[in-house]
Order: sequence, then structure tokens, then C-alpha cells
Amino acid sequence: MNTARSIIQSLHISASLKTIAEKVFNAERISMEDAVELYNTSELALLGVLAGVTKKRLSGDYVYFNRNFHVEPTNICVNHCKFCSYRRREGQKGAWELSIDDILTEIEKHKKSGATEIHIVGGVHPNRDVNFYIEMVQAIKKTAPHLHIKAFTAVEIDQMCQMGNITVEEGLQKLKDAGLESMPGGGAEIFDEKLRANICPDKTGSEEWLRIHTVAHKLGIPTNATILYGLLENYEQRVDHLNRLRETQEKTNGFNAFIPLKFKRENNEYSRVRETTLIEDLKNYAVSRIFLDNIPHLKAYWPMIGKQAAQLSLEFGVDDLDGTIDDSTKIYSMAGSEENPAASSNELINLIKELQLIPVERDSVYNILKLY
Ligand code: V47
Ligand code: SF4
Repeated sequence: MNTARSIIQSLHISASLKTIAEKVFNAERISMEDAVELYNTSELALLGVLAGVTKKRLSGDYVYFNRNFHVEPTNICVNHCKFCSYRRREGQKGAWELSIDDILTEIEKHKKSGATEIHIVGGVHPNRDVNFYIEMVQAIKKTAPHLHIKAFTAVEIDQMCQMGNITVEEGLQKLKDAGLESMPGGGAEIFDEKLRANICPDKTGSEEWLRIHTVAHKLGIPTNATILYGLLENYEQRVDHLNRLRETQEKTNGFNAFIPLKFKRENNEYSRVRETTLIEDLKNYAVSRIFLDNIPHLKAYWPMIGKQAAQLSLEFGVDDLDGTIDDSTKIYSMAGSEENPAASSNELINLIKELQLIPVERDSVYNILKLY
């Protein structure tokens, strides 16, 4: 670390970048202005080194993965997010809705895969309230008690509780009693109210998204957080998003991982927007890692960015690779990512080992199951 530090001090970079670098080496928190400055620099190697310092402090040489599969109960949705390639109206071609029995059949298919987690996210169905989802969670737990149930974005929770005429507090407690163990980080999109109103006008608002996660954390339900980036936002808006997460985490300490989601443009209303470059993606991982010093893990979702970019992201602060077994999510394939993405755990292990890092198979709450 001392060598890296002295190399950075000898670089021809601005004094303010050197000051930010010193803060990172000293494990001091960087400010919002610092984060904007890091986004604005083209010194990608510097960002990699600094993100590596924070990553190493939080998880050493470990890179985590877990064995999970996704179930998407429906793509019928009452909302109209303009970036969504997946949503359909009831009765429209391409719409699906799985019954609880269909979901149990789906689980049966994955029985021999070694999966320890089921990840459930879907559209906000107009006729399914919280009671339907409580029944779903109970049925899954009964059929597959060994699976950790990570389910429902804050947006789904918000709207299913409204439909069931109960508060989020009551709904989450009932879901937890039924077997819900953690929540994914979707639906965060971008917190900036003006931009959010433009890209996903009828979605749960930013403050409510954060409140629902706060309630979950208080009830002992850990969650993840995401950002949808590369869709019309500027760096200040990205940093505002990161800052609201950092402030919430200071109060609750319930976020396990942060997952930047790169905007994919096929088959949605923003097909004219150019997707971010790999350089921008790496920069975004790095600044997120450095800024969010209180969220323990930074996850790359490889079905969205590809395996090679995911491997490279490990040099920019990422310590968790998601998506192992026959990844069954359609959210990204319908927006232009690789279809039917799959990776064997051996493939992920080799990607990690090539960088002299240590692959760690984890459970859903980051307990170590096996070191490779
Ligand atoms: O909330 C939808 C995003 C999210 C597009 O918590 C898009 O472990 C890019 O949250 N381009 C759902 N993104 C997926 C999600 C997730 C994924 C993997 C792991 C975890 C976790 C959570 O997908 C949505 C939205 O932000 N999304 N459409 C699109 N065109
Ligand atoms: Fe519905 Fe989610 Fe698509 Fe928005 S992103 S329209 S909430 S399925």
C-alpha cells in the first residue's frame, strides 16, 4: 500500500485528487464533492487503485459468489417505467403470470442444482395483493425449506401492501413470518426526484423506497440497494443517490450489497440513448466502492455486463459476482443482454483465480460456505 501511495503522490494529477487519494489511504470518508471529482477524472488506473484499497479493507482478497436462481412471477405491471423492456399489459402478447403451483414446479427443476437461494422479483400485478405473496412465500418454504427466500423490491412491497390495505410495517412482518429472509435492491433506479418523475413516473418515490428498506432493516430483514445508471443522469445525481444510501446505512446498517445496474436500451422507450462504455462502467464501480464505505459488498451482476467485464470489475472494487446457475431472469435479456446467461461455478472460480483473488462461496447473508 505504501508503494501505491508514493506512486500516486508522484503522479501528474491535481492536488485535490492527491488529497482525495490520501483520504482513501487513511480510511477517511470522502465527500460528495470528492466523489464528483473522481467521476470527472479520466485517471482510470488511479480509480482502480483507490477502489482496491477500500475493497481490500472491507473484504481482503475474497471474492464472493452464491448459488441462486431467479423466479419472475409475472411481467404484468401497473407501472409504466420508460426504461422497462419487460412489462406487459394483462392479455398482451408476451405477458406471463405464474401461479403458486407453477413456481413450485420451477423450484423442482432447480432441486439438484445445489442452489441455496431463490431470488423472486416481478412486475406489480394489478390483482395480486400482499396476501397472495404471503401464501407464495409459505408454499415455497414448505416445499423447499433449505432455500433462502430473497424476494420483492420495495416497489412491489409498497404496492402489494396498498392493495391489501395494510401498512408496509405489517406487510413486511407478515412476509417475514411466512419465510421471507431478505430483499433485493431493485426499484431504486435514481433517487433524484425530477429525473425519477421523468423515467418512472408512477413508481414508489425515492423517500418511500428508502423508508421501506429502513423498516425492513428494523424488522431484521437485510436488503440490497441498486442504482440504474447511464440513463440521462449527471454525476451530481449519481452522487446524490449514493449519498442517500450512505446516510440511510449510517442509521440502519441493513444493506448488505450495492449493485450498479447499467441501463440497457433494447425494446424500450429510450432506445436512442447510447449505453455507457466499459470505461464508464468501471469508473462507476470504483467511485461507488470508495464512496459507500459503510456498505460491505459491491456486486457485479454479470448477466447484464458479461463475464469479461465482470472479471475486470474485480480490479475496480467489486467483491461479489452474482448470477451462477442457469440465470433465468428476463429483465436484461429483454433489454438487450445475453439471452439465457449461465455460468458454472467452476467458470466463476477460474475468473476469480486468474486475478490471484480467493473465490468464496457464500450463503445469502455472506457467511462463508467454502473457500476455493
Ligand atoms: O429495479 C429494469 C432494473 C431492476 C432495465 O438485489 C433495468 O441482488 C437496466 O434489482 N436496463 C431489477 N436495468 C433487478 C434487480 C437486481 C438484479 C440483480 C441482483 C439484485 C440483488 C437485484 O432491474 C429494476 C430496474 O432497476 N432494470 N429495466 C434496463 N432496461
Ligand atoms: Fe413494472 Fe418494474 Fe418494469 Fe417498472 S421496471 S414497469 S415496476 S416491471
